[in-house]
Amino acid sequence: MRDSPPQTIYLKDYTPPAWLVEDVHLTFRLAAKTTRVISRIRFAPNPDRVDQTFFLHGEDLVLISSHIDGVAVTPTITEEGLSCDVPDGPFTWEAEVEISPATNTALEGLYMSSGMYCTQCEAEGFRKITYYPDRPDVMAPFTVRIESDLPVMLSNGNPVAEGEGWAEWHDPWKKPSYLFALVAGDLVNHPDRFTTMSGRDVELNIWVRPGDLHKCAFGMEALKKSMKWDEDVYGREYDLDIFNIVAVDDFNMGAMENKGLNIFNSSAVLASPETSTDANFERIEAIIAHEYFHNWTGNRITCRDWFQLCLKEGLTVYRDSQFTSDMRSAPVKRISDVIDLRARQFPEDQGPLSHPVRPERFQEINNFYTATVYEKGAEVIGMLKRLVGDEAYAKALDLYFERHDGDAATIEDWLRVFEDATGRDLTQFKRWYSQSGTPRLKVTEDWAAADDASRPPSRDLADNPEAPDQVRGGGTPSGTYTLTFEQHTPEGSGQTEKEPQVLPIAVGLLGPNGDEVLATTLLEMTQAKQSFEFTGLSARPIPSILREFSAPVVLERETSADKRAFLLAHDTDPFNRWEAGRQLARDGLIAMIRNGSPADDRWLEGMSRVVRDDTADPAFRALMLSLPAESELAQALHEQGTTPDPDAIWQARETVAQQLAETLQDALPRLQAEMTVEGAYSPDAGPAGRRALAGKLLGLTTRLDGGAQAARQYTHADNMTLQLTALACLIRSGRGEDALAAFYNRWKDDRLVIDKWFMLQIAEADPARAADVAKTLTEHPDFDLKNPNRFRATMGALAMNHAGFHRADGDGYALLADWLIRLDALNPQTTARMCSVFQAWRRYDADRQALMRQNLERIAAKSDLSRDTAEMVGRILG
Ligand code: 0A1
Ligand code: ZN
Repeated sequence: MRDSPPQTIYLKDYTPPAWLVEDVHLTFRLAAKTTRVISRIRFAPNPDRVDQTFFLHGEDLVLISSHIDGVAVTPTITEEGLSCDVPDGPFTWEAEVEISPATNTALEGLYMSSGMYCTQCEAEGFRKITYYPDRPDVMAPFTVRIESDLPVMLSNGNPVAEGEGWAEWHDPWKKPSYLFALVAGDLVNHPDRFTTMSGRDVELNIWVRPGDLHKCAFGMEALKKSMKWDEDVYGREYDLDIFNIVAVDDFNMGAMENKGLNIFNSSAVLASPETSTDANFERIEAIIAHEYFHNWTGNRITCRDWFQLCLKEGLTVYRDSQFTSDMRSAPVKRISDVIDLRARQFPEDQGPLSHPVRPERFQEINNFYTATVYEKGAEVIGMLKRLVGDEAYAKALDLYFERHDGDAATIEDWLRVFEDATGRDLTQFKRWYSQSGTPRLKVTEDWAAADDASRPPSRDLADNPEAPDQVRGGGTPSGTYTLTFEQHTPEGSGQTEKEPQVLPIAVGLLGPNGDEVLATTLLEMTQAKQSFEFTGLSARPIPSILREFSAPVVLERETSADKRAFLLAHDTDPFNRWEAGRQLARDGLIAMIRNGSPADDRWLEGMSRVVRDDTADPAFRALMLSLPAESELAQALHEQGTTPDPDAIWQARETVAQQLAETLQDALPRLQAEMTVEGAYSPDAGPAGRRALAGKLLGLTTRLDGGAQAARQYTHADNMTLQLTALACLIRSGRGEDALAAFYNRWKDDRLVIDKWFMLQIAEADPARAADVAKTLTEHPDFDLKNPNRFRATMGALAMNHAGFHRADGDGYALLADWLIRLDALNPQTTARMCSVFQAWRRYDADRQALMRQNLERIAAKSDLSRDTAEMVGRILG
């Protein structure tokens, strides 16, 4: 643990490295507690340097020896690295260090997982392997020799030589140290091949522990699809002779894009119909694509410094979402992404952890792998594409790859490419990268009928000194409809004055009979307040605003439930159809929570229609039937000035779900029969969508039959999707005990399935019992604090059970805090990430606030608290 106080690092302080690396040679002599790492690094002065300091990062290393040009040197060592007097010109640095992978529970650097050696170097893990300028703007070709008695030894690039007890790999592509990887173990592979668009033959492998070989086929197909898609859509070809993926059981994140050697959390690559759900398959396909796409957006073009993280992450998330839209259903993907954005990014951006897409300061960079950098970063790219158009986007991306291949680039470089390719000035657009917070977009309407067209401008227009933008030329008849938007971003993350941002607002207009009178049109809002006029209309239209969720804003619109129901019935934009239903549901639930209003009939009628509409994709219908999450309702209540009561929110959702079940009662058996999927299991979007809808319907049926049908489904299920859906229903109906015991016995040797077993019983528990169930499970022999998946399956599930976590006696908070305190000593990164479940603490009543504060302070007071957790708790407490 460090003694010095944590330092804050600022974007504005960036200076280029004094020394560049021309070439790296590493030898690893692997031993569980005494691995030796021998480095030979060729340094040369950076012509752009502003100082001459020679500093190498290094943490938790035992330096055995060090030489410069063959002469032994004695560097000055601190807890962060070493410095040393060096020659004026190029020189060779050699060092030998000792590290202990077996005791590395932080899972950063070189560590062991299920007997296998593996690495995780992003963001700053390489400094735990050897002394090195561990910053992304220092790029070099690496040669790696691994010595061990293990059968499989892998590193980046291509294999160049091997012998008894050793293997050597060479990566010809310059890369920063965060993309370094090494794996060694008793592994087996699922092999395949891919021929690139220029005809090069590439060897592909997924490496796993021997018992997991039957879970690789789907991941391999996803990899080949990703490789082909990147060629077809972005013209990007793979650039080594071999591409390896390795599945690792203990991993802090989903996966890592190390050059030529992607390392995956086993949950993000291993799948089989018996053990994985449809959602697992879809997630795996997306993560494999994401990591593969990083080869160009991240590896060939990397980030100059960690403040530019969104340069690779925003773009790569955007690319993987395009891929999923192409492989599956684009509207379903868009709706799912927006649900996720609102659940994870909006609370972050509207609370104490708010930060710009490109942060300007940090203490621990690991704390900035956030929904804002990733998902809002991707939204920003989606807006840019929408503003410049598809063709210009393609041209700009070609220019980006041409101009910056081999670079460590910045957001300025990225935007300049778009400016040069399109001639646009993106100065204002750049605010999306520098201003934090979710913009709020208020909209008002005005209608002047044809015979009324000469009347003076409406009040809204009179307020606006700018002439309204004309969207559509007049014809006859010529009623004029005006939409006036006002944008405002609340202060946050130290930023008080927020300037107007460029908002692409996709709008369509519907006539009173439901026909579309204006197809989707893009309005480009640049001012704080701006009006757009639509002429040539025979009747007052009903607007469909922010189609496809064209900008990540909160739309504030006073509108009637009738208009929402109208859009739910008629909107041609699937996203806005879903949104109309969602808003009806949300408004109804809020009215019920605030003043006991009954469920909204218009929503119930709308759902009846949607669920029966067999022209609509079942996956879309399943999304339609989902109620807003409890946390979303808590946020909405808070925004409307009501302190959320978690028990009342839970109760209202239960009441509404019950009414929905009763409303659909007669249709349920037929619909369920229609959604039955015959034949062999396939994870494709079609059958998965039918199972998703069938799962929703089973949830409703369970409310009526007490779980009889779920019990039958559980017994006969031949795939994990059906089995788990049934188990969830049984738990919710209070009949889960036998099935849970049977499930455990059947799957006790499969870690990933047992994660589901842990998670489901807590997430689906009655809120009054969730904390107790979680506590009991922490005493189960299979609860393993050192395994991040198991920890998240337990403590993450507790946080997901909103009313359970927020139980008034504070037991949920205390249990989580107890375990975070224990975990921090072992794994700071996962601890710090999980602290964010407390981020919305100020939303709740005074008693709950006090309890959450007490627990946060208890974490903060722990001696030797990690820099990761200290920073997170400090920011949350404010
Ligand atoms: N770059 C990876 C995710 C990743 C990020 C950080 C990590 O450790 C701090 C590990 C993995 C991705 O975007 O997939
Ligand atoms: Zn990524």
